[in-house]
Amino acid sequence: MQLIGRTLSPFVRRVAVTLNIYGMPFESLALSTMTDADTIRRSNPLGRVPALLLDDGEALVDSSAILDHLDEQAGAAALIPRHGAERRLVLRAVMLALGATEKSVSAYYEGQRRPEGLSWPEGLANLEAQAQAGFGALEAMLTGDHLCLGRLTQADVTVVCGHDFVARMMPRMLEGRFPRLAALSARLNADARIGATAFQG
Ligand SMILES: N[C@@H](CCC(=O)N[C@@H](CS)C(=O)NCC(=O)O)C(=O)O
Repeated sequence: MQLIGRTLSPFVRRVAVTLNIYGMPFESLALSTMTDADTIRRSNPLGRVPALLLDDGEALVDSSAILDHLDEQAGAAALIPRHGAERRLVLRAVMLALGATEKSVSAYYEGQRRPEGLSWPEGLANLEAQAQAGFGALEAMLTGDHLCLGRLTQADVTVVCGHDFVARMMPRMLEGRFPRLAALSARLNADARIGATAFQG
């Protein structure tokens, strides 16, 4: 398998972490959406990362759809339970983490990538507030070592990937607001399957 995209992207990273946790070997193709868009579009017409190329050449796109496939392969070891109340609980936390991450990425583009003089401060403030509300809800949920079910789930993986992206790119958004999430990040990153996926660049 080949994972397309740099782990600077929290969406790429959650796939890389999950592959590592499931013990599924893969090759990382660290392509950038800024400089390698034509190559990325061969696997994902949207020009987005991540994409996962399976060994038979099939290209999966979007981190959640990729994880859905990996969970199917992982069976009982899947990081999202298959059925019922436990599945709903974990999915709610995953979606809060994913939503907070999406809003953070949008805030990054709004705040740091717009041409000079074309910024929209109210829009940026709204995106940051949405991201912080999502991280805040997860911070409140985190009363033990993990977000859900007393064990590692996709909710922990996704929130740590989102948290670490913000800590690297927009630390002002965190500024000590989410100490439990910061501690969760430190714990998970101490595990080489997770820590080794942190973007080096
Ligand atoms: N919903 C998608 C979001 C992926 C995404 O937004 N990736 C960003 C990198 S962080 C990207 O490819 N941006 C380039 C673009 O959308 O043009 C997923 O979960 O995979």
